[in-house]
Amino acid sequence: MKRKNKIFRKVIIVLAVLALLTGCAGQEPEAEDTRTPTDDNLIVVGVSQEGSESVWRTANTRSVKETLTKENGYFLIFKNARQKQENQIKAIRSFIQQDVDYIVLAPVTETGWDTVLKEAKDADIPVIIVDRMIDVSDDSLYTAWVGSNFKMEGQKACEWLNAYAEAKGMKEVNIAHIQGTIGASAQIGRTEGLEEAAKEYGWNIVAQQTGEFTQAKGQEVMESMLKQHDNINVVYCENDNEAFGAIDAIEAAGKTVGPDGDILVMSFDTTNAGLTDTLSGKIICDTECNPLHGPRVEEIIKKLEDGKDVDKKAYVEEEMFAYDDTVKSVKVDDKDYDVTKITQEILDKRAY
Ligand code: GYE
Repeated sequence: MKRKNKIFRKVIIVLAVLALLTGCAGQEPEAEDTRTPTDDNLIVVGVSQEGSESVWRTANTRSVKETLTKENGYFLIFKNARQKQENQIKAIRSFIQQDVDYIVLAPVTETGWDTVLKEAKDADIPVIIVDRMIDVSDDSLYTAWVGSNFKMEGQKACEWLNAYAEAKGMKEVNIAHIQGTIGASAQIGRTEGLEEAAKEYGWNIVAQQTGEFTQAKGQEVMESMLKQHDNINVVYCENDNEAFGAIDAIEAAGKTVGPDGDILVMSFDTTNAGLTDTLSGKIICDTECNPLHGPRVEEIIKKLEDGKDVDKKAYVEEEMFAYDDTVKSVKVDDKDYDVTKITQEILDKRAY
């Protein structure tokens, strides 16, 4: 694809300088202002990241920033939307105005993208969606998506719980369900997985509320759930940060977590911090969600640059980790998935 090296490059510099002058209080550094004439060969990529709410998200941002570097041939314009769709829409519009070569969108929720993506399409800018999915009436509004199978993650986690509960002879499974950001694919899929399993296995979901994928909200929600229900013996958190908050709330309420404790805490993401808690049993089972999308995005861009076809949708392979080996594998849709007992050695080698 031919580089678009016209007036907009000056616009980028002006915007970057303006951003610096206005301070951007508390924000991550965005576009750099150090372009030189040799930069004209760089591929300009506008990335709209939905937020910075979790350890997973930080790893995801790092992966994108470490991949789309000048050394690798990219000029990255990175915008953090602080979990607000309106900020993402603004960012996309500014990318269109700057006539970037590619737009990468990590969307906060699935719906609400039709209008702005139509604008990108009309401007002939390919849009690559990462992580969460979008729900648009016309699939040609994006070029490719890469991310996780969130429903499958939920199903794997629930199959683990079912096998574990049976092995331990748990008479009742009373679940506090702390959901992710409502309307995000990661929430929708993980929630569906749990709700279907609860029906099938006769579990009680005693409380269900969003923790917005953050530690603070996870803690707050868990505190109130503990006040209202004294029979909770499982907490299904839709990410590691919520699990950290839930664990704090449980311990502050004088209860214990872990294999021999009052409550089993389940989680998703398998960040280093999450797996550290899995090693101690505070998180009993952590289902992987891989955030390292930078190289995946680059592969898509390279193919497009070479005029090659790209997969419309690509799912990432993911693992599962548990405190012990009570459950060695789980089956979903007739396929077996290994459950790995976490060790310090595994933890030391983790990239995120
Ligand atoms: O699980 C959570 C993050 O969309 C998969 O978003 C992502 C989720 C991830 O905030 O930690």
